[in-house]
Amino acid sequence: MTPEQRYFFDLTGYLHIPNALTDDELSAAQEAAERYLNTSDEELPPGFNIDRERNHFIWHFFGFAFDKALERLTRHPSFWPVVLELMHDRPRLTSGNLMINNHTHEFHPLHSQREGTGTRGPEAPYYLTGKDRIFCDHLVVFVYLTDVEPGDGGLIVLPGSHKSEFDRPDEYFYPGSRTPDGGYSPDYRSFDVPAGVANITPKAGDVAMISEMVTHGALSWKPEDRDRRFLTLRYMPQYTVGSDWPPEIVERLDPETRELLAVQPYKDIKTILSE
Ligand SMILES: O=C(O)CCC(=O)C(=O)O
Ligand SMILES: [Fe+2]
Repeated sequence: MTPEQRYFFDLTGYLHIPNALTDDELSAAQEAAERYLNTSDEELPPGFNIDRERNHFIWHFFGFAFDKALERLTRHPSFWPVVLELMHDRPRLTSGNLMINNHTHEFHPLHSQREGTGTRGPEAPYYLTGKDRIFCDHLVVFVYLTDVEPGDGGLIVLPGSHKSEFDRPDEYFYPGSRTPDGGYSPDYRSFDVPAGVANITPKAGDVAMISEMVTHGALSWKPEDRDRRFLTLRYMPQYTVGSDWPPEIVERLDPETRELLAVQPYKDIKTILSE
């Protein structure tokens, strides 16, 4: 992680790395994603499934494992040093889904792991700094496979909110985007970027990253002739409790990726760190 990246991430809670992938890496990843999208449910390899009914995306579960061109991205050199720094050299991949967002989907209201009840006690997620580095127990990496142009919609963040000390007044941004009981308002649409909000507009081959503690969401997607495609990779420390991966998914993976998925004690340093 460069001093510039560390400064920006600490200040804002997010990072945008332009041109993270080479042209070859990008076209191989795009082609693999396209293949997953075009595979019918009956033809999907065991362990994979697609949820087309969700409010905000078409979810292609375990997309990272669908093809080696996507699996390779889990330790991509453009952002791997950031993963290692934030995970205190004890990384674990906890999910890796391929997401498609199109104009039929809902606005994705602002949320974060820091917001809501019960997330500021000892069970809270953490964002800490010390020893000239950042420690954060939940990093979300978005590898973009399609272009987002300013005005299209897509990822929004409240820069700095990973460290905010006050609760966000409910209707401060995007009033009406949630129902009174905190649910999502199904007919709400917005392309607005009010003061205090940043709309991240990566190009295909860029990487964006957020701490799950930074308040974020997604604007409605405007273009009807293009969608927004990205691989979402979530990293947590290897010593936190993990959920089980389906064996059919794990057995497809390279040994190095299996190690990345593994829950291990704090004292262990994974061999993938010495490559
Ligand atoms: O649509 C987006 O870019 C945001 C997705 C999101 O909130 C998440 O993956 O946690
Ligand atoms: Fe989120």
